[in-house]
Amino acid sequence: MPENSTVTSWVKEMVELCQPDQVFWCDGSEEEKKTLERLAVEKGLLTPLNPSRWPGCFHHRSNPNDVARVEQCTYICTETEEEAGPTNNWMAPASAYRILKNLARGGMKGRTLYVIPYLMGPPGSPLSRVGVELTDSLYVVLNMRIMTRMGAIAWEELGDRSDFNRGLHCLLDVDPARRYICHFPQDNTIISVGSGYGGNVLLGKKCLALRIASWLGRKEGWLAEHMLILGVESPEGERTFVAAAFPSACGKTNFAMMIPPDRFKGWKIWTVGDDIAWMQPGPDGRLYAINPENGYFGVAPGTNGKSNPNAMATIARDTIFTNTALTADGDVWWEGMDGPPPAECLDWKGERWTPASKEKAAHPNSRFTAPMRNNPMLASEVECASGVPISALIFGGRRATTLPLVCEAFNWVHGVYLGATMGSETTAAATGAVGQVRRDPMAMLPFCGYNMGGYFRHWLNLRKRMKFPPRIFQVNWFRKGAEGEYLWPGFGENMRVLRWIIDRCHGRVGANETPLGWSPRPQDFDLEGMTGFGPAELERVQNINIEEWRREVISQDELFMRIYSFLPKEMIFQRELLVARL
Ligand code: GTP
Ligand code: SPV
Ligand code: MN
Repeated sequence: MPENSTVTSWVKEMVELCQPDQVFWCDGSEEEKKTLERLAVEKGLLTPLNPSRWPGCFHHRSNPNDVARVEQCTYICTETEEEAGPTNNWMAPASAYRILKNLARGGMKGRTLYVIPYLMGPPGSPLSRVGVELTDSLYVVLNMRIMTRMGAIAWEELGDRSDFNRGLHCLLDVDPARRYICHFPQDNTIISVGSGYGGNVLLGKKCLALRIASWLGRKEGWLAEHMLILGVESPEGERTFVAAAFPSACGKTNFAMMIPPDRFKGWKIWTVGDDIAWMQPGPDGRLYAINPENGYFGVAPGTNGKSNPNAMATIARDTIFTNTALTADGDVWWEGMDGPPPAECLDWKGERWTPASKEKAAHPNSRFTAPMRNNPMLASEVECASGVPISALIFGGRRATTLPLVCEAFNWVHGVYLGATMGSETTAAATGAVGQVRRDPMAMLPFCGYNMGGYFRHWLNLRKRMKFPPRIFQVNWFRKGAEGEYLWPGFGENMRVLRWIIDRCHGRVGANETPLGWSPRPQDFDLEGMTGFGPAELERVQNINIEEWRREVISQDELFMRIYSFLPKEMIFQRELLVARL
């Protein structure tokens, strides 16, 4: 128990509300981990995997009604609806507290309340933040232990300050009708009830590190973004860092862990983070980023030794698999894993599955929770309190048409416009229809803790505080041809796009001016060693179809109309310039 009286009195208040039988203060130790794992196995929450194939690994099944983030149950509770803005669900704090307290009252009877102290970010960083999550889910405790720096280290960082994030999570009866994920930015508080899954309940992640942090960032002059951070090392040893925002299940983890193809002998990609970046201008006028997390909560399907070998190495031990398939001999499986499917296994719901089954064995949003220290290519800078200097910001979406493979913004304001107008096909990472294009500005639509118009303004304002702002790029790995085939091989081959991007940052390579921005000419882009992909294919994946772009601009307007009264005029001017160029 910490000596911090703000912590102890808040915990006492929450214990009186939830009425658990027991309170357990987590210390984050190895010994505690073992005890809690044993307990979780006894309770049937976790199944140990075969220790020779998967040392220290477990399998978990969530409630089948609870397999992804639920945006319709997610609220920003600010005093006025305007502060939350038209793209967020809003509730007045007083009514939200009333509803939630009624649900939580006595909600932990017969259960244990775990107190999880956690630190987001490297110790000693001015950007790092402390949170305390109270939960009655042992699964949450064991996942938070991987995803954050959990335990005594958080109390040490907090000292006697009171500016920690207060998080309360109650499983209740995991009923979608009583599921709420509510954020109170003014109180630095999160209350989540009725879910046990991922982004809804690992409160350090989307709730604190994005929704609450974006609100704090606006107030204090920094950015909390849904971005991976990676370092590119050239054969000469030059290190260049970039951050990239792609919507959920659109390739951040894969890009952050990419292994360059043979052609790029001597080049290395180092992972700093795979999902979230906290960034602020440094004293030298550059933008610096830290990864607030300590682990990866990654999409399992499609992960294999060819698409993402570093992820396979990372998850080989001390990993929790959620909603994958499970075999009788303690092995896990998912669609797109190496090798043939098992002749027989239990699917994500625990039902018998064979390759003849029509349903998928693993849920499309099945995930692994793995410590970042397992990543063979973890950047040493991940512990650096001042963060890494960012040379390029990249915005990407999942678009079968219209968007080229890569282009570079003309300037900062144009780059903000590219981010603000991003569209992407929806994925299984959130409940609802999959494959529909929606606007997802900066990949932050579900995660921005305040008014989206104010958020664009914050991005524009930040420019004035950077002497050397990162260049801004747009990418799309997912463009398809007439037969539905991907026009770009993706994964490791994305190194070729990254190479052009960093060469642009260092002023080493040319480009062509197009209506959308600067675009690589064939002579600017390394195609060597690619089979079946030459200048003609590059041309195809870079092609700008004016008819498609007229429709695109109209579709972009839908979001702009929704937030019109808050939209910075710079965005309207950029739209006019784009139309004129087209
Ligand atoms: P969240 O954890 O939800 O934020 O997702 P993410 O952005 O980290 O996405 P992730 O890297 O896990 O990839 C999601 C899906 O996209 C996986 O099924 C990948 O196999 C697939 N994917 C990733 N990169 C590429 C690519 O370059 N090309 C293609 N075609 N698919 C990709
Ligand atoms: C995402 O949906 O962007 C994720 C998974 O990274 S979750 O933690 O569930 O939000
Ligand atoms: Mn994510």
